[in-house]
Amino acid sequence: GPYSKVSLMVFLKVLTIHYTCFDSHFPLFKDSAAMSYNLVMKKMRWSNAQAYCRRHHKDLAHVRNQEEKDIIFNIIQNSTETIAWTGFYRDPWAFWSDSSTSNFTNWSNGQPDNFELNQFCARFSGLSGVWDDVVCGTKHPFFCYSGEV
Ligand SMILES: [Ca+2]
Repeated sequence: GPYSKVSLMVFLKVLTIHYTCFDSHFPLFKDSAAMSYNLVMKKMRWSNAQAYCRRHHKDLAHVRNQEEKDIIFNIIQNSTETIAWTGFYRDPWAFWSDSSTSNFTNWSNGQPDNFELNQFCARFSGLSGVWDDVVCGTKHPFFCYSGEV
């Protein structure tokens, strides 16, 4: 299915950049303590995506620096998706879903604008590689991470 196809691409990407895949699809690497990103190709609202990641992986993905951004950008560009949730949300754009923080910002021009005062979650564009704040109830595929932070 599409999920295993993406997993293979993720696997190749993470090998290239010396991240070791950490996923049940690749049990050979299960003992390697490293972080991996997984693009889950199910469309969910942000809170449901968060619950899914916490149940099946570790949490929604944090993107705390350029290197991590490049990783998820590569993954989504090699997928059939163009938009995905990450773990970023307004509180006030300081924390990721797993409570980690960073000074890294990656907003699209003019964002976050909290249009109509109801945009509390950030989605990642696989076309432009930047974030936009949108309504959390919008359904998108999403990035989870697994392994060590
Ligand atoms: Ca917006």
